[in-house]
Amino acid sequence: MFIVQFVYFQLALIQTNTIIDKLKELKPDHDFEIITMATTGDKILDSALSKIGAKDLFTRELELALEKGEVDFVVHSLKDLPTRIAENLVIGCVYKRDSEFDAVVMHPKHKGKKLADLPDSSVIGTSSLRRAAQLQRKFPTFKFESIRGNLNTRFKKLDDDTKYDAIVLAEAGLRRMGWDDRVAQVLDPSECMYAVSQGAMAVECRTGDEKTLSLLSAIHDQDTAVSCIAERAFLKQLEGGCSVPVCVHSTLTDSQITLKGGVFSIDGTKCVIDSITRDLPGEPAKKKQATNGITFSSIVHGDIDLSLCETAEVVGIDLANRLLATEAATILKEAKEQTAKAVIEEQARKEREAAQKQK
Ligand code: DPM
Repeated sequence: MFIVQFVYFQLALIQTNTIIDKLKELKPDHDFEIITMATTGDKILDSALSKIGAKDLFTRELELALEKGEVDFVVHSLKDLPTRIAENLVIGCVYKRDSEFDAVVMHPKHKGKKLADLPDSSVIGTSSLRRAAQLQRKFPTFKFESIRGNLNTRFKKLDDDTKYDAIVLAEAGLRRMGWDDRVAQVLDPSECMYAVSQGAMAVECRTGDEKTLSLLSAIHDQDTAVSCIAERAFLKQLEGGCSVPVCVHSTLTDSQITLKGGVFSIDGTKCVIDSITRDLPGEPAKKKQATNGITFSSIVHGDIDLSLCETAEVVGIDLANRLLATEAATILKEAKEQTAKAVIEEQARKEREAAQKQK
């Protein structure tokens, strides 16, 4: 059994080890070998492309290794996996979600403070349009500046420069990296709703690879999968991708699912937020159903009752359709156009710089 992983992105290796440790615990007779590789996404972390095309750039080369049979599965952050993946690949399991919330890391000079304690004109580092848009709305005097690179690089940029007063990252990633002591504040969804599938790890494998799928089903977490199916269906129906400020907040009880979703303009001045609550189908049949190729935004249902997955998916689609019937459709369209324009401009600037250097 082989697994492949980014060599550059330390977080990815930590995540892979978490999954392997759990699988080894449950299936002690299995052997695993981890193969690491740097992807184009890792190599060009500093480019604007990491904003718009990140999802594909980070995952495509790993998927090629899967398709060629060089590895049997790949561990990802589910939020980095596009809502549409190649047909010959599936998300074989979604692992129990860690914190889905965003967290603030302060410059050492602001130790002990929260965002609300920072002075006007404070500079907040984030390359997430979603975080910038929502927080700009809450804190209109702050400036939001992009900060790139992997998590280590961002910490260095925060601590060694005076440019940023704080940065915002996923709490899950921070804690996995062991930076618990730097979490200054965890943002409540009333302040900043999270990204689709944030905090959940997922394992991708080949469609129909029953041996791997059966292994992965042991760590497929029902509540996480159901929430993420609703969230991903929402994003897929919106055709959101990672280039627009789309955010969610989902809650699951024994009998109901609630999905709240929002679409923001890039500058945060416009937003539409709505939510849907639906009853979950009662007393799910525990027996395993035939897989016969059904997936939910590429997530297999595995041992999870099919009707639960279907309900979650419909919630996501219905919420998206409801938003698309409002001003959200225009906000989304404008946000996509603005991001595309920004990427083209940055590429042109880079080309000009490269040409200057050659002279
Ligand atoms: C996606 C976004 C970011 C990552 C966009 C967003 C953050 C980009 C940035 C889709 N993927 O959240 O609005 O700040 O420049 C990423 C992180 C994790 C997975 C790091 C982070 C760790 C948490 C997890 C990058 N992907 O969000 O701080 O496993 O969910």
